[in-house]
Amino acid sequence: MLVRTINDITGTDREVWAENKNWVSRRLLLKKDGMGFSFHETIIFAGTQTHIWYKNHLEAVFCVEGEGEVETPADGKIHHIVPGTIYALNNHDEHLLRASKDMRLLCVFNPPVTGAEVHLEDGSYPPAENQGKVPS
Ligand code: 9YT
Repeated sequence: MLVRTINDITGTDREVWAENKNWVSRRLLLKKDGMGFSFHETIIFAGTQTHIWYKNHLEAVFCVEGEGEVETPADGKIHHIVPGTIYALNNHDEHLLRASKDMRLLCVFNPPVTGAEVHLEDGSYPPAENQGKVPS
């Protein structure tokens, strides 16, 4: 059995910061843990906006703290996010994530991320077989 705490992860290579410092992701379970999904706690900092478009992954996001909104440009909808809200990007939806208060989110990725991913320019993470390579 695997047992870990956020404290075990903080300051290790399982803690990944966005280049622009808009968020930090603590990756409690990764592909190498063999669960078939990855599980992260992500803090989205207040006052930030992040463009995300996971073309190669499905992600579910459950808010446990803070406040914000997610906008889906394809249909122009804006969804308010408060503790107790889950959103699932079941159609690989492009979205803009904004925090009005620091948000603590629990995120599950299928397929699992391997560990070092930061968003590519198009808001995606590369597919598992291309990780670490910049697409041409
Ligand atoms: C909610 C979201 O997608 N935030 C960006 C970071 C991502 N959750 C991650 O890599 O943990």
